[in-house]
Amino acid sequence: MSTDVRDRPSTAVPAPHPLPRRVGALIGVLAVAAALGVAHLAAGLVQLPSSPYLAVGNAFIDLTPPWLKTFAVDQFGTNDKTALLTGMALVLVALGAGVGLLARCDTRLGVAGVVVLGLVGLVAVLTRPDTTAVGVLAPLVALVAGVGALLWLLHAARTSWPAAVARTPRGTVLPVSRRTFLGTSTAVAAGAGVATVLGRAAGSSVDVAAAQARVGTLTPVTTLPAVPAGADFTADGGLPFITPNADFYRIDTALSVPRLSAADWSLRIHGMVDREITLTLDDLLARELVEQRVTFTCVSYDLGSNLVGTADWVGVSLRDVLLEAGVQDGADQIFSTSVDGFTASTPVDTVMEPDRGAMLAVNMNGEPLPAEHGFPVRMLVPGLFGFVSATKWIVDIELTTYADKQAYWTPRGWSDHGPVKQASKIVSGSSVASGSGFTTTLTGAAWDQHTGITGVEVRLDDGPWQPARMGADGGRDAWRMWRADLTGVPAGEHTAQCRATNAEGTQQTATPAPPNPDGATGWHTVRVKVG
Ligand SMILES: Nc1nc2c(c(=O)[nH]1)N[C@H]1C(S)=C(S)[C@@H](COP(=O)(O)O)O[C@H]1N2
Ligand SMILES: [Mo]
Repeated sequence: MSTDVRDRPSTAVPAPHPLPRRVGALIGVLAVAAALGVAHLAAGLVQLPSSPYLAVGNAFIDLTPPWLKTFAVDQFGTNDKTALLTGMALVLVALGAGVGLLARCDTRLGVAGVVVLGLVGLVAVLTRPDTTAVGVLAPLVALVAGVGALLWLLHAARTSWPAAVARTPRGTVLPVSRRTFLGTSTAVAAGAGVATVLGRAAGSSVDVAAAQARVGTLTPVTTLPAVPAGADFTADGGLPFITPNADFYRIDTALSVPRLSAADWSLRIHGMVDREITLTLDDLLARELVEQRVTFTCVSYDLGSNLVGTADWVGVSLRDVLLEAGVQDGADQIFSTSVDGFTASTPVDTVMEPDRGAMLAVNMNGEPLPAEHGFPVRMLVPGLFGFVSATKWIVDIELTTYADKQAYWTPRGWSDHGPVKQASKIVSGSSVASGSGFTTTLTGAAWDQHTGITGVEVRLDDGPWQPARMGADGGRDAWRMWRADLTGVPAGEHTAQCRATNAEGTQQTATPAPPNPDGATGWHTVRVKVG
Protein backbone atom coordinates (compact mmCIF):
# COMPACT_ATOMS: atom_id res chain seq x y z
CA MET A 1 0.00 0.00 0.00
CA SER A 2 2.98 2.32 -0.26
CA THR A 3 2.36 5.37 -2.38
CA ASP A 4 4.75 6.29 -5.09
CA VAL A 5 5.14 10.03 -4.91
CA ARG A 6 8.50 10.38 -6.61
CA ASP A 7 7.00 11.94 -9.67
CA ARG A 8 5.53 14.81 -7.65
CA PRO A 9 7.46 18.06 -7.28
CA SER A 10 9.72 17.72 -4.28
CA THR A 11 8.76 21.13 -2.92
CA ALA A 12 5.03 20.40 -2.58
CA VAL A 13 3.86 20.11 1.00
CA PRO A 14 1.37 17.26 1.11
CA ALA A 15 -1.84 17.88 3.02
CA PRO A 16 -1.72 15.91 6.27
CA HIS A 17 -3.19 12.65 5.11
CA PRO A 18 -5.41 11.03 7.67
CA LEU A 19 -4.70 7.48 8.60
CA PRO A 20 -6.86 4.77 7.11
CA ARG A 21 -10.18 4.72 8.93
CA ARG A 22 -9.78 1.19 10.23
CA VAL A 23 -6.42 2.15 11.76
CA GLY A 24 -8.04 5.13 13.45
CA ALA A 25 -10.86 2.99 14.80
CA LEU A 26 -8.42 0.35 16.01
CA ILE A 27 -6.36 2.97 17.82
CA GLY A 28 -9.45 4.20 19.66
CA VAL A 29 -10.55 0.70 20.65
CA LEU A 30 -7.05 -0.15 21.90
CA ALA A 31 -6.80 3.08 23.89
CA VAL A 32 -10.10 2.29 25.63
CA ALA A 33 -8.92 -1.28 26.27
CA ALA A 34 -5.69 0.06 27.78
CA ALA A 35 -7.64 2.41 30.04
CA LEU A 36 -9.92 -0.37 31.23
CA GLY A 37 -7.07 -2.82 31.78
CA VAL A 38 -5.17 -0.31 33.87
CA ALA A 39 -8.37 0.53 35.74
CA HIS A 40 -8.89 -3.11 36.64
CA LEU A 41 -5.32 -3.38 37.83
CA ALA A 42 -5.51 -0.23 39.94
CA ALA A 43 -8.86 -1.28 41.41
CA GLY A 44 -7.49 -4.71 42.19
CA LEU A 45 -4.39 -3.30 43.85
CA VAL A 46 -6.31 -1.00 46.16
CA GLN A 47 -8.66 -3.90 46.97
CA LEU A 48 -11.73 -1.94 46.15
CA PRO A 49 -14.66 -2.55 43.88
CA SER A 50 -13.75 0.68 42.15
CA SER A 51 -13.18 -0.64 38.64
CA PRO A 52 -14.86 2.04 36.51
CA TYR A 53 -16.22 -0.63 34.17
CA LEU A 54 -18.09 -2.39 36.95
CA ALA A 55 -19.01 0.94 38.51
CA VAL A 56 -20.63 2.07 35.27
CA GLY A 57 -22.44 -1.27 35.10
CA ASN A 58 -23.59 -0.95 38.72
CA ALA A 59 -24.70 2.64 38.21
CA PHE A 60 -26.57 1.49 35.13
CA ILE A 61 -28.33 -1.22 37.13
CA ASP A 62 -29.27 1.22 39.88
CA LEU A 63 -30.56 3.79 37.39
CA THR A 64 -32.40 1.28 35.20
CA PRO A 65 -36.10 2.14 35.10
CA PRO A 66 -38.35 -0.73 36.25
CA TRP A 67 -39.71 -1.43 32.73
CA LEU A 68 -36.23 -1.89 31.32
CA LYS A 69 -35.22 -4.05 34.25
CA THR A 70 -38.28 -6.24 33.70
CA PHE A 71 -37.52 -6.40 30.00
CA ALA A 72 -33.90 -7.40 30.63
CA VAL A 73 -34.84 -10.09 33.13
CA ASP A 74 -37.56 -11.40 30.78
CA GLN A 75 -35.11 -11.55 27.90
CA PHE A 76 -32.04 -12.79 29.68
CA GLY A 77 -33.33 -14.24 32.96
CA THR A 78 -30.61 -14.48 35.56
CA ASN A 79 -28.10 -13.95 32.72
CA ASP A 80 -29.18 -10.31 32.70
CA LYS A 81 -25.82 -9.28 34.17
CA THR A 82 -23.83 -11.13 31.53
CA ALA A 83 -26.04 -9.47 28.94
CA LEU A 84 -25.39 -6.07 30.49
CA LEU A 85 -21.62 -6.56 30.59
CA THR A 86 -21.60 -7.83 27.01
CA GLY A 87 -23.77 -4.92 25.88
CA MET A 88 -21.45 -2.49 27.66
CA ALA A 89 -18.44 -4.08 25.97
CA LEU A 90 -20.05 -3.64 22.55
CA VAL A 91 -20.95 -0.03 23.29
CA LEU A 92 -17.39 0.61 24.46
CA VAL A 93 -15.94 -0.89 21.29
CA ALA A 94 -18.20 1.42 19.27
CA LEU A 95 -17.32 4.46 21.38
CA GLY A 96 -13.62 3.59 21.22
CA ALA A 97 -13.79 3.31 17.45
CA GLY A 98 -15.56 6.68 17.33
CA VAL A 99 -12.89 8.30 19.48
CA GLY A 100 -10.22 6.79 17.23
CA LEU A 101 -11.88 8.19 14.11
CA LEU A 102 -11.94 11.63 15.71
CA ALA A 103 -8.30 11.30 16.73
CA ARG A 104 -7.38 10.31 13.19
CA CYS A 105 -8.51 13.72 11.96
CA ASP A 106 -7.60 15.78 15.01
CA THR A 107 -5.53 14.50 17.90
CA ARG A 108 -7.10 16.97 20.31
CA LEU A 109 -10.60 15.74 19.56
CA GLY A 110 -9.49 12.18 20.21
CA VAL A 111 -7.95 13.11 23.54
CA ALA A 112 -11.11 14.97 24.47
CA GLY A 113 -13.13 11.85 23.64
CA VAL A 114 -11.01 9.66 25.93
CA VAL A 115 -11.29 12.26 28.69
CA VAL A 116 -15.09 12.30 28.40
CA LEU A 117 -15.25 8.49 28.64
CA GLY A 118 -12.86 8.60 31.59
CA LEU A 119 -15.01 11.16 33.38
CA VAL A 120 -18.10 8.98 32.94
CA GLY A 121 -16.19 6.19 34.68
CA LEU A 122 -15.03 8.56 37.41
CA VAL A 123 -18.56 9.82 38.09
CA ALA A 124 -19.85 6.25 38.20
CA VAL A 125 -17.19 5.27 40.74
CA LEU A 126 -17.88 8.38 42.83
CA THR A 127 -21.57 7.60 43.01
CA ARG A 128 -21.07 4.01 44.21
CA PRO A 129 -22.00 3.58 47.85
CA ASP A 130 -18.86 1.59 48.57
CA THR A 131 -16.33 4.06 47.15
CA THR A 132 -13.74 5.51 49.48
CA ALA A 133 -11.29 8.32 48.74
CA VAL A 134 -8.68 5.90 47.41
CA GLY A 135 -11.33 4.46 45.10
CA VAL A 136 -11.05 7.35 42.64
CA LEU A 137 -7.50 6.20 41.95
CA ALA A 138 -8.59 3.60 39.42
CA PRO A 139 -10.58 5.89 37.13
CA LEU A 140 -7.93 8.63 37.30
CA VAL A 141 -5.08 6.27 36.45
CA ALA A 142 -7.26 4.83 33.71
CA LEU A 143 -7.82 8.24 32.21
CA VAL A 144 -4.09 8.92 32.07
CA ALA A 145 -3.42 5.48 30.60
CA GLY A 146 -6.13 5.95 27.99
CA VAL A 147 -4.78 9.30 26.81
CA GLY A 148 -1.20 8.00 26.89
CA ALA A 149 -2.08 4.91 24.84
CA LEU A 150 -3.99 7.03 22.33
CA LEU A 151 -1.08 9.41 21.77
CA TRP A 152 1.47 6.61 21.58
CA LEU A 153 -0.59 4.67 19.06
CA LEU A 154 -1.25 7.76 16.95
CA HIS A 155 2.43 8.53 16.89
CA ALA A 156 3.31 4.99 15.87
CA ALA A 157 0.62 4.99 13.20
CA ARG A 158 1.73 8.27 11.73
CA THR A 159 5.25 6.94 11.55
CA SER A 160 4.02 3.80 9.85
CA TRP A 161 1.72 5.31 7.23
CA PRO A 162 4.05 7.37 5.06
CA ALA A 163 1.35 9.48 3.48
CA ALA A 164 0.50 10.72 6.88
CA VAL A 165 3.92 12.21 7.56
CA ALA A 166 5.62 15.14 6.03
CA ARG A 167 8.26 14.39 3.50
CA THR A 168 11.91 14.63 4.18
CA PRO A 169 13.65 17.71 2.79
CA ARG A 170 14.93 15.68 -0.14
CA GLY A 171 11.40 14.87 -1.18
CA THR A 172 11.49 11.19 -0.60
CA VAL A 173 8.99 9.49 1.64
CA LEU A 174 10.11 7.96 4.86
CA PRO A 175 10.73 4.25 4.73
CA VAL A 176 7.51 2.40 4.94
CA SER A 177 7.36 0.41 8.13
CA ARG A 178 4.04 -0.76 9.39
CA ARG A 179 6.03 -2.70 11.90
CA THR A 180 6.20 0.27 14.23
CA PHE A 181 2.45 0.43 14.47
CA LEU A 182 2.10 -3.31 14.61
CA GLY A 183 4.55 -3.50 17.47
CA THR A 184 2.98 -0.63 19.38
CA SER A 185 -0.57 -1.86 18.96
CA THR A 186 0.38 -5.39 19.96
CA ALA A 187 2.14 -4.01 23.03
CA VAL A 188 -0.92 -1.96 24.01
CA ALA A 189 -3.30 -4.88 23.49
CA ALA A 190 -1.07 -7.27 25.43
CA GLY A 191 -0.55 -4.72 28.19
CA ALA A 192 -4.29 -4.17 28.53
CA GLY A 193 -4.86 -7.93 28.72
CA VAL A 194 -2.14 -8.52 31.29
CA ALA A 195 -3.32 -5.59 33.42
CA THR A 196 -6.90 -6.95 33.40
CA VAL A 197 -5.80 -10.42 34.42
CA LEU A 198 -3.47 -9.11 37.14
CA GLY A 199 -6.19 -6.78 38.38
CA ARG A 200 -8.60 -9.66 38.69
CA ALA A 201 -6.07 -11.73 40.58
CA ALA A 202 -5.22 -8.86 42.91
CA GLY A 203 -8.88 -8.02 43.44
CA SER A 204 -9.71 -11.52 44.56
CA SER A 205 -6.75 -11.77 46.87
CA VAL A 206 -8.80 -10.97 49.95
CA ASP A 207 -8.51 -14.41 51.33
CA VAL A 208 -12.15 -15.26 51.86
CA ALA A 209 -11.23 -18.92 52.29
CA ALA A 210 -8.92 -18.13 55.21
CA ALA A 211 -11.52 -15.87 56.75
CA GLN A 212 -14.13 -18.58 56.30
CA ALA A 213 -11.85 -21.11 57.93
CA ARG A 214 -11.76 -18.84 60.95
CA VAL A 215 -15.52 -19.05 61.24
CA GLY A 216 -15.28 -22.79 60.79
CA THR A 217 -17.98 -25.16 61.87
CA LEU A 218 -20.04 -23.68 64.64
CA THR A 219 -21.72 -25.38 67.55
CA PRO A 220 -25.20 -24.02 67.98
CA VAL A 221 -27.08 -24.47 71.26
CA THR A 222 -30.13 -25.61 69.35
CA THR A 223 -29.31 -28.00 66.55
CA LEU A 224 -31.67 -29.34 63.99
CA PRO A 225 -32.68 -32.94 63.63
CA ALA A 226 -31.50 -34.51 60.37
CA VAL A 227 -33.85 -34.00 57.46
CA PRO A 228 -36.51 -36.67 58.05
CA ALA A 229 -36.43 -39.74 55.82
CA GLY A 230 -38.94 -39.34 53.02
CA ALA A 231 -38.77 -35.56 53.04
CA ASP A 232 -38.06 -35.45 49.33
CA PHE A 233 -38.63 -37.44 46.15
CA THR A 234 -35.31 -37.04 44.39
CA ALA A 235 -35.49 -40.63 43.14
CA ASP A 236 -38.63 -39.66 41.20
CA GLY A 237 -37.12 -36.48 39.76
CA GLY A 238 -37.95 -34.14 42.63
CA LEU A 239 -35.78 -31.46 44.20
CA PRO A 240 -33.57 -32.27 47.19
CA PHE A 241 -35.06 -31.05 50.46
CA ILE A 242 -31.87 -29.15 51.32
CA THR A 243 -30.57 -27.13 48.40
CA PRO A 244 -26.79 -27.53 48.09
CA ASN A 245 -25.00 -24.18 48.49
CA ALA A 246 -23.61 -24.42 44.96
CA ASP A 247 -27.13 -24.77 43.51
CA PHE A 248 -28.77 -22.14 45.69
CA TYR A 249 -30.22 -19.31 43.61
CA ARG A 250 -28.51 -15.95 43.81
CA ILE A 251 -29.86 -12.43 43.54
CA ASP A 252 -27.44 -9.53 43.64
CA THR A 253 -27.93 -5.96 42.58
CA ALA A 254 -24.16 -5.46 42.32
CA LEU A 255 -22.00 -6.88 39.53
CA SER A 256 -19.17 -8.14 41.68
CA VAL A 257 -19.38 -10.24 44.81
CA PRO A 258 -18.05 -8.28 47.81
CA ARG A 259 -15.10 -10.08 49.33
CA LEU A 260 -14.83 -9.25 53.00
CA SER A 261 -12.25 -10.45 55.42
CA ALA A 262 -13.64 -11.45 58.79
CA ALA A 263 -11.24 -9.08 60.56
CA ASP A 264 -12.57 -6.05 58.66
CA TRP A 265 -16.21 -6.78 59.29
CA SER A 266 -18.37 -5.12 61.89
CA LEU A 267 -22.06 -4.40 62.21
CA ARG A 268 -23.35 -1.12 63.60
CA ILE A 269 -26.82 -1.00 65.10
CA HIS A 270 -28.04 2.54 65.57
CA GLY A 271 -30.86 5.00 64.94
CA MET A 272 -33.96 4.82 67.14
CA VAL A 273 -32.30 2.68 69.82
CA ASP A 274 -31.44 3.34 73.46
CA ARG A 275 -27.90 2.01 73.12
CA GLU A 276 -25.94 1.94 69.90
CA ILE A 277 -24.13 -1.40 69.43
CA THR A 278 -21.21 -2.35 67.19
CA LEU A 279 -20.55 -6.07 66.82
CA THR A 280 -17.38 -7.65 65.46
CA LEU A 281 -17.44 -11.16 64.12
CA ASP A 282 -15.89 -12.42 67.36
CA ASP A 283 -18.64 -10.64 69.33
CA LEU A 284 -21.22 -12.31 67.16
CA LEU A 285 -19.72 -15.79 67.39
CA ALA A 286 -19.45 -15.46 71.18
CA ARG A 287 -23.23 -15.11 71.42
CA GLU A 288 -25.72 -17.95 71.64
CA LEU A 289 -25.93 -19.61 68.24
CA VAL A 290 -29.09 -21.21 66.94
CA GLU A 291 -29.75 -23.36 63.90
CA GLN A 292 -32.83 -23.09 61.72
CA ARG A 293 -34.07 -24.76 58.55
CA VAL A 294 -35.48 -21.99 56.39
CA THR A 295 -36.72 -21.82 52.82
CA PHE A 296 -35.83 -18.61 51.02
CA THR A 297 -38.00 -17.22 48.26
CA CYS A 298 -37.31 -14.27 46.03
CA VAL A 299 -40.15 -11.86 45.34
CA SER A 300 -39.27 -12.32 41.66
CA TYR A 301 -40.28 -15.99 41.94
CA ASP A 302 -42.67 -16.58 39.09
CA LEU A 303 -44.82 -19.68 38.94
CA GLY A 304 -42.44 -22.60 38.57
CA SER A 305 -39.17 -20.68 38.56
CA ASN A 306 -36.13 -21.69 40.58
CA LEU A 307 -35.90 -18.63 42.85
CA VAL A 308 -36.57 -20.72 45.94
CA GLY A 309 -34.28 -22.91 48.03
CA THR A 310 -33.82 -24.32 51.52
CA ALA A 311 -30.78 -24.32 53.79
CA ASP A 312 -29.85 -24.94 57.40
CA TRP A 313 -28.66 -21.64 58.81
CA VAL A 314 -26.67 -21.00 61.98
CA GLY A 315 -26.62 -17.56 63.51
CA VAL A 316 -27.71 -15.37 66.37
CA SER A 317 -31.16 -14.09 67.18
CA LEU A 318 -31.66 -10.65 65.69
CA ARG A 319 -34.45 -10.02 68.19
CA ASP A 320 -32.06 -10.57 71.11
CA VAL A 321 -29.53 -8.15 69.65
CA LEU A 322 -32.25 -5.55 69.13
CA LEU A 323 -33.58 -6.08 72.68
CA GLU A 324 -30.10 -5.25 73.93
CA ALA A 325 -29.98 -2.13 71.80
CA GLY A 326 -33.47 -1.17 73.00
CA VAL A 327 -35.79 -0.33 70.11
CA GLN A 328 -37.51 2.97 70.76
CA ASP A 329 -41.23 3.56 70.41
CA GLY A 330 -42.22 4.68 66.95
CA ALA A 331 -39.50 2.79 65.09
CA ASP A 332 -41.34 0.61 62.60
CA GLN A 333 -38.58 -0.16 60.09
CA ILE A 334 -35.30 -2.05 60.36
CA PHE A 335 -33.21 -0.54 57.59
CA SER A 336 -30.29 -2.84 56.84
CA THR A 337 -27.40 -1.94 54.54
CA SER A 338 -24.89 -4.16 52.78
CA VAL A 339 -21.29 -3.21 52.16
CA ASP A 340 -22.22 -2.94 48.47
CA GLY A 341 -24.96 -0.42 49.14
CA PHE A 342 -27.99 -2.70 48.84
CA THR A 343 -30.61 -1.84 51.46
CA ALA A 344 -33.69 -3.65 52.77
CA SER A 345 -36.72 -2.51 54.76
CA THR A 346 -37.89 -5.01 57.36
CA PRO A 347 -40.87 -4.46 59.65
CA VAL A 348 -39.82 -4.15 63.31
CA ASP A 349 -43.00 -5.96 64.40
CA THR A 350 -42.16 -9.10 62.47
CA VAL A 351 -38.55 -9.30 63.64
CA MET A 352 -39.55 -8.72 67.27
CA GLU A 353 -42.07 -11.60 67.31
CA PRO A 354 -40.59 -13.94 69.96
CA ASP A 355 -40.97 -17.04 67.79
CA ARG A 356 -40.21 -15.52 64.38
CA GLY A 357 -36.60 -16.66 64.24
CA ALA A 358 -35.16 -13.57 62.55
CA MET A 359 -31.41 -14.05 62.56
CA LEU A 360 -27.97 -12.81 61.66
CA ALA A 361 -26.66 -15.91 59.93
CA VAL A 362 -23.02 -16.99 59.67
CA ASN A 363 -23.30 -20.60 58.51
CA MET A 364 -25.18 -22.09 55.57
CA ASN A 365 -25.58 -25.87 55.37
CA GLY A 366 -22.73 -26.52 57.79
CA GLU A 367 -20.24 -24.17 56.14
CA PRO A 368 -19.33 -20.55 56.67
CA LEU A 369 -21.51 -18.45 54.36
CA PRO A 370 -20.17 -18.66 50.82
CA ALA A 371 -18.95 -15.27 49.55
CA GLU A 372 -21.87 -15.27 47.06
CA HIS A 373 -24.39 -15.70 49.87
CA GLY A 374 -23.12 -12.90 52.09
CA PHE A 375 -19.93 -13.86 53.93
CA PRO A 376 -19.35 -13.13 56.73
CA VAL A 377 -22.88 -12.28 57.90
CA ARG A 378 -26.34 -11.92 56.40
CA MET A 379 -29.76 -11.27 57.80
CA LEU A 380 -32.76 -13.52 57.31
CA VAL A 381 -36.36 -13.52 58.48
CA PRO A 382 -38.45 -16.68 57.96
CA GLY A 383 -41.63 -15.82 56.10
CA LEU A 384 -40.39 -12.65 54.38
CA PHE A 385 -39.14 -12.40 50.83
CA GLY A 386 -35.38 -11.93 50.51
CA PHE A 387 -35.56 -8.38 49.19
CA VAL A 388 -37.03 -7.06 52.45
CA SER A 389 -35.11 -9.21 54.90
CA ALA A 390 -32.08 -11.14 53.69
CA THR A 391 -29.36 -8.49 53.37
CA LYS A 392 -26.03 -10.15 52.51
CA TRP A 393 -22.66 -8.68 53.58
CA ILE A 394 -24.67 -6.72 56.14
CA VAL A 395 -22.73 -3.93 57.85
CA ASP A 396 -25.37 -1.55 59.18
CA ILE A 397 -28.77 -1.75 60.83
CA GLU A 398 -30.66 1.45 61.46
CA LEU A 399 -33.89 1.55 63.43
CA THR A 400 -36.07 4.10 61.69
CA THR A 401 -39.53 4.58 60.21
CA TYR A 402 -41.03 3.72 56.84
CA ALA A 403 -41.94 7.39 56.54
CA ASP A 404 -38.30 8.45 56.85
CA LYS A 405 -36.38 6.02 54.70
CA GLN A 406 -36.85 3.96 51.55
CA ALA A 407 -34.87 0.82 50.81
CA TYR A 408 -33.30 -0.14 47.47
CA TRP A 409 -36.33 -1.68 45.78
CA THR A 410 -39.02 0.66 47.08
CA PRO A 411 -38.49 3.56 44.66
CA ARG A 412 -38.09 0.94 41.93
CA GLY A 413 -41.72 -0.01 42.18
CA TRP A 414 -41.67 -2.87 44.68
CA SER A 415 -43.49 -3.18 47.97
CA ASP A 416 -41.74 -2.16 51.19
CA HIS A 417 -43.32 -5.10 53.06
CA GLY A 418 -42.82 -8.57 51.71
CA PRO A 419 -44.49 -11.54 53.41
CA VAL A 420 -43.98 -14.62 51.21
CA LYS A 421 -46.98 -15.87 49.27
CA GLN A 422 -48.30 -19.40 49.71
CA ALA A 423 -47.14 -21.30 46.65
CA SER A 424 -46.58 -24.67 45.05
CA LYS A 425 -44.81 -25.78 41.92
CA ILE A 426 -44.47 -28.80 39.71
CA VAL A 427 -40.84 -29.87 39.40
CA SER A 428 -40.89 -33.03 37.31
CA GLY A 429 -43.23 -35.27 35.36
CA SER A 430 -42.70 -38.77 33.98
CA SER A 431 -44.99 -41.49 32.69
CA VAL A 432 -44.93 -45.28 32.43
CA ALA A 433 -47.37 -47.44 30.50
CA SER A 434 -49.80 -49.36 32.69
CA GLY A 435 -52.84 -51.19 31.47
CA SER A 436 -54.62 -49.34 28.69
CA GLY A 437 -53.13 -45.95 29.61
CA PHE A 438 -50.22 -44.49 31.54
CA THR A 439 -49.34 -43.65 35.10
CA THR A 440 -47.98 -40.13 35.28
CA THR A 441 -45.82 -39.24 38.26
CA LEU A 442 -45.47 -35.58 39.18
CA THR A 443 -43.17 -34.23 41.87
CA GLY A 444 -43.08 -30.76 43.27
CA ALA A 445 -42.58 -28.41 46.19
CA ALA A 446 -44.93 -26.22 48.22
CA TRP A 447 -44.21 -23.51 50.75
CA ASP A 448 -45.81 -20.99 53.02
CA GLN A 449 -43.00 -20.12 55.38
CA HIS A 450 -43.85 -19.63 59.03
CA THR A 451 -47.26 -21.25 58.54
CA GLY A 452 -46.33 -24.54 56.93
CA ILE A 453 -47.97 -26.74 54.30
CA THR A 454 -50.27 -29.66 55.05
CA GLY A 455 -51.42 -30.79 51.61
CA VAL A 456 -51.08 -30.43 47.86
CA GLU A 457 -53.58 -31.41 45.19
CA VAL A 458 -52.96 -31.93 41.51
CA ARG A 459 -55.19 -32.26 38.48
CA LEU A 460 -54.90 -32.97 34.79
CA ASP A 461 -56.85 -31.09 32.13
CA ASP A 462 -59.18 -29.35 34.62
CA GLY A 463 -60.27 -32.78 35.88
CA PRO A 464 -60.96 -33.57 39.55
CA TRP A 465 -58.31 -32.53 42.10
CA GLN A 466 -56.41 -35.46 43.54
CA PRO A 467 -54.38 -35.35 46.74
CA ALA A 468 -50.61 -35.74 46.40
CA ARG A 469 -48.50 -37.85 48.71
CA MET A 470 -46.71 -35.42 51.03
CA GLY A 471 -43.04 -35.66 51.93
CA ALA A 472 -42.17 -35.67 55.63
CA ASP A 473 -42.62 -32.29 57.31
CA GLY A 474 -39.33 -30.42 57.72
CA GLY A 475 -40.72 -27.58 59.82
CA ARG A 476 -43.08 -24.69 59.20
CA ASP A 477 -40.36 -22.39 57.88
CA ALA A 478 -39.33 -24.88 55.21
CA TRP A 479 -40.97 -26.06 52.05
CA ARG A 480 -42.68 -29.42 51.75
CA MET A 481 -42.13 -31.82 48.88
CA TRP A 482 -44.89 -33.84 47.26
CA ARG A 483 -45.41 -36.59 44.74
CA ALA A 484 -48.54 -37.61 42.87
CA ASP A 485 -49.23 -40.69 40.75
CA LEU A 486 -52.03 -40.13 38.29
CA THR A 487 -53.35 -43.35 36.79
CA GLY A 488 -55.19 -44.16 33.58
CA VAL A 489 -53.77 -41.17 31.72
CA PRO A 490 -54.27 -41.42 27.94
CA ALA A 491 -51.28 -40.77 25.67
CA GLY A 492 -50.95 -37.23 24.39
CA GLU A 493 -50.39 -33.72 25.76
CA HIS A 494 -52.03 -32.76 29.01
CA THR A 495 -52.17 -29.76 31.29
CA ALA A 496 -51.12 -30.37 34.88
CA GLN A 497 -51.77 -28.01 37.79
CA CYS A 498 -51.08 -28.01 41.51
CA ARG A 499 -52.33 -26.09 44.53
CA ALA A 500 -51.33 -26.21 48.19
CA THR A 501 -53.19 -26.00 51.48
CA ASN A 502 -51.42 -24.42 54.43
CA ALA A 503 -51.46 -25.37 58.10
CA GLU A 504 -54.27 -22.88 58.72
CA GLY A 505 -56.43 -24.66 56.13
CA THR A 506 -56.13 -21.88 53.56
CA GLN A 507 -56.07 -23.00 49.98
CA GLN A 508 -53.62 -21.40 47.60
CA THR A 509 -55.40 -18.75 45.55
CA ALA A 510 -56.05 -19.34 41.86
CA THR A 511 -55.98 -15.62 41.14
CA PRO A 512 -52.94 -14.95 39.01
CA ALA A 513 -50.67 -12.05 39.98
CA PRO A 514 -47.23 -11.18 38.59
CA PRO A 515 -44.18 -10.95 40.89
CA ASN A 516 -44.30 -7.15 40.91
CA PRO A 517 -44.90 -5.49 43.36
CA ASP A 518 -45.15 -8.01 46.19
CA GLY A 519 -44.99 -11.58 44.87
CA ALA A 520 -46.68 -13.87 42.33
CA THR A 521 -49.83 -15.90 42.97
CA GLY A 522 -51.81 -18.42 40.98
CA TRP A 523 -51.65 -22.11 40.20
CA HIS A 524 -48.51 -23.37 38.49
CA THR A 525 -49.59 -24.94 35.20
CA VAL A 526 -47.39 -27.08 32.98
CA ARG A 527 -47.82 -29.11 29.80
CA VAL A 528 -46.92 -32.78 30.17
CA LYS A 529 -46.38 -35.14 27.29
CA VAL A 530 -47.53 -38.66 27.99
CA GLY A 531 -46.60 -41.68 25.86
N1 LIG B 1 -26.34 -7.17 49.54
C1 LIG B 1 -27.41 -7.73 48.96
N2 LIG B 1 -28.20 -8.52 49.69
C2 LIG B 1 -29.28 -9.11 49.11
C3 LIG B 1 -29.61 -8.87 47.77
C4 LIG B 1 -28.75 -8.03 47.02
O1 LIG B 1 -28.97 -7.77 45.83
N3 LIG B 1 -27.65 -7.49 47.64
N4 LIG B 1 -30.71 -9.47 47.21
C5 LIG B 1 -31.77 -9.87 48.13
C6 LIG B 1 -32.75 -10.71 47.47
S1 LIG B 1 -33.80 -9.95 46.36
C7 LIG B 1 -32.87 -12.03 47.75
S2 LIG B 1 -34.15 -12.95 47.12
C8 LIG B 1 -31.89 -12.71 48.60
C9 LIG B 1 -31.25 -13.84 47.84
O2 LIG B 1 -30.25 -14.43 48.61
P1 LIG B 1 -29.23 -15.41 47.93
O3 LIG B 1 -28.60 -14.67 46.79
O4 LIG B 1 -28.27 -15.83 48.98
O5 LIG B 1 -30.07 -16.57 47.45
O6 LIG B 1 -30.86 -11.86 49.05
C10 LIG B 1 -31.24 -10.56 49.37
N5 LIG B 1 -30.09 -9.89 49.90
MO1 LIG C 1 -35.32 -11.40 45.84
